[in-house]
Amino acid sequence: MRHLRVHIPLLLGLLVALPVTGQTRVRVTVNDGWRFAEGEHAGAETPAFADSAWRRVDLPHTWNVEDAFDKAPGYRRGVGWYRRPLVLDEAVRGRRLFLYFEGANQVADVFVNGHHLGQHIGGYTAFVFDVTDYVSFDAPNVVAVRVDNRHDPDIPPLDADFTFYGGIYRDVWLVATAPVHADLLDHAGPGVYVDTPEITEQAATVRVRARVTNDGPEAVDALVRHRVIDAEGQPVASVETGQRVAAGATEIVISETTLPNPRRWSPEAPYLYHVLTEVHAGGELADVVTVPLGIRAVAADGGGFYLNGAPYPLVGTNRHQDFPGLGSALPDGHHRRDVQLVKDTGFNFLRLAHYPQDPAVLEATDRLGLAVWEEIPLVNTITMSEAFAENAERMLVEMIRQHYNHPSVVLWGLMNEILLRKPRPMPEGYLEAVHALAERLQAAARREDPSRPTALAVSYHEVYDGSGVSGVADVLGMNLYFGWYYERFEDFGPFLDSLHAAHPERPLFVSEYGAGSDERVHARRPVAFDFSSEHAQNYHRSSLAQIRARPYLAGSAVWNQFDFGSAHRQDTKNAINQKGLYFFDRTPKDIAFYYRAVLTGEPVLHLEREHRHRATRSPEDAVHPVLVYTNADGVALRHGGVTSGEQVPAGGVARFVVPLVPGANPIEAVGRWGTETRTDRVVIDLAVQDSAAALRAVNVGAAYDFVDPTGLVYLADPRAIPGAGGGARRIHHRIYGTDDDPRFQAFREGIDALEALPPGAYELTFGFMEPTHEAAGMRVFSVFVGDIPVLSDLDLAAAAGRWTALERKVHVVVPPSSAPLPVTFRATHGLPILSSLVIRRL
Ligand code: GCB
Ligand code: CA
Repeated sequence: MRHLRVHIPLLLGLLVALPVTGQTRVRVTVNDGWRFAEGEHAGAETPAFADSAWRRVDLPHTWNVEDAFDKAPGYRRGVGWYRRPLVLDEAVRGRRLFLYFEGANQVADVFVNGHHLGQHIGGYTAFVFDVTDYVSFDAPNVVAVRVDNRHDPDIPPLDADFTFYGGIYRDVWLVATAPVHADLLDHAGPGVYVDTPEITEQAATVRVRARVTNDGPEAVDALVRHRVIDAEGQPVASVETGQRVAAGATEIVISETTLPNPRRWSPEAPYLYHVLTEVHAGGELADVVTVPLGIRAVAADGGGFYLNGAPYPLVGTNRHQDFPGLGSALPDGHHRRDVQLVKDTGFNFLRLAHYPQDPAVLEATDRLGLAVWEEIPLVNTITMSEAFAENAERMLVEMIRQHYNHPSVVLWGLMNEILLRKPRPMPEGYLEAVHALAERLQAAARREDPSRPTALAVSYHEVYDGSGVSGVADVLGMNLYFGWYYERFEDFGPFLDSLHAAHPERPLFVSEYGAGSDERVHARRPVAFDFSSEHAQNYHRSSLAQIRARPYLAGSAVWNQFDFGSAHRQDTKNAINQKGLYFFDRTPKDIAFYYRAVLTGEPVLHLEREHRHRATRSPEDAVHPVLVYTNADGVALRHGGVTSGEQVPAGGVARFVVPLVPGANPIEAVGRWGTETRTDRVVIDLAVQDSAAALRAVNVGAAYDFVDPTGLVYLADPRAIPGAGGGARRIHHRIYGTDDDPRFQAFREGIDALEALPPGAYELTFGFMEPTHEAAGMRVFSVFVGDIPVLSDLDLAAAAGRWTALERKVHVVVPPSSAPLPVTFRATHGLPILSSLVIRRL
């Protein structure tokens, strides 16, 4: 048998440095030095198992970093094993030792030295095991964890628009405590829970429930002392309570004290106290725990949301927890940065959709000041089983206990669009079962935390679906996509008004609204689902203005702050939901600056940049709109030595019309706040693609321009304008063999001729994609220049396959004496088809 001796210097250092008596709790990560293997491995839990061939990984880790984004359908949902030696120092002998997992998706079985400590179900909440009785101090211990992210009909989420990355994707900790300690095994909650049942100007009642566990062999007289510590580190209130705790028992010790002149917590002034809890046993300090405390009161009714007794409309956004190259396995710094970016956008609210998130997120929302709606991952559909309902309820209890003390949390979310995907055929009693589950979760949330309202989110079609679900939680969240999935964005506000009029007592919350965009896609006439950045910008400007005009709304939240991974998505970027105000890599989209301009008090001046590469078919048609997102008192634009008149921006935006010149157009915006000015600069490149141009590109069949990675603009096809006919079509499917999906997704089917080519030498690049046929022989066509067949008997299904990009370059010469030669398409089977064309003069 081969022992791998890997020490944990940090842990040893910490423990050795502490005196053996009076030692309090120590927590140290065990993220480094794991071995990992995919799939089942018989005996992998036993210490003797040989894992040296396994890959070495550090946590946080997921095995779906790559396959959740490639174009092969699906991603690996299966088993992964993690193993790690754990060498314990003499200094921790006699102490209680725990392994604390912040999260593993989605079922984790934890073993120490071959002993099965237990199983945790659910991918988004923390769990902990007491390992004391299974570890050795004389030899290295072996921790083994089997993680499984397979679909399980009894575990939410069953189906959702995000990727269920597998793995131990959050921190793992080793915790060492004295035998008498605050309970760690209370659904992985902190064991100390603080309430403020009464708050006045003069005083706040601070009530603390501490769970004290005695893991020692004899009963002890425990003393629990709580101190309220202010933000400056000064104790401002304290209380002590004695309690006898029998051996092996856990007692709940309730203490109450008064905090004089409490300072309130709010997003604007997130004043944070802490409660420092000491547990003494037999006169000695045994354990110390610290939890956050914010003094604030929250409520919601038909008039909206209230913070500390005053109306307080929540204006915010949603967040998913993944990042390019990391999947869900984000180090804490990424979580903190995301929260900072939400705060910087000007929001006061964040919905953690669709699951409980990392402790680093909640710490940051407390500290930076964001009100939070946190929810369990109960999305789209349910299984009518008791196990499913139990798992959902346990997730809710875990979330509430684990995050109970965070003042930033103001709403507990029960479910999201739970009737979006009804099973077909719908089993008898399905709607009743969903309703009963909602009621069961509502009751559990009430029982666990009567101080916070609950919420649930429904889709547009669920608002009035008669199931009763939308009436269960205290706050009705609605995910509304007027001007994206349905209706027009102008109909958004009137819909809310009619709902409010019909239910004036209901707290209403727009829990999602959003539109997808792609910085490579631009439209002069933007429409829903073209993914142009112009449509998304129009959508957001209209939607936010309508929300802000309706103070009866308890709140609103953009879907989403960041583009995020959703493996099944086939928009214009594979496996990405593109509705972020920021791109997946956290680069802000232009529209993020609209929010900043409108919501922050900071001076904001931002020239739009996503549309830097533009083109025109005729130099006469070079007058282009250029937007500036700003909250300046006035803004002017400089271009080509000319300064425009000053505009007063309306609602965060100023729109200039600029006569661009061919080539580079340096543009400068000058914003003025009183007498102070700021500038922003951008260079817009204008390519003229008239018939004499050396390079022209057409996004055949598309109503939008596409900019490729080299900056070449494939101009929209004039014949793709709705109503123009000519077989222009667009599919919403991923395109294999390219990243330029929007260039291939649109096409003209039944194309017969392109414009004629005057004398000259050309390189023509044809971009093709077969949208329909799997089988060869269904669509066969040739391309001619004049009489010359340049591409013969092209069969896209045979040459490339369905939904696959195929490009062919051809060189042709039209002789000097010749009349212009037409480019024609002739089919022997089916209809000729074309997605894009580049004409380069040689
Ligand atoms: C929703 C869902 C969310 C989706 C979003 C979308 O209503 O709640 O999970 O990602 O719509 O983009 O379709
Ligand atoms: Ca973490």
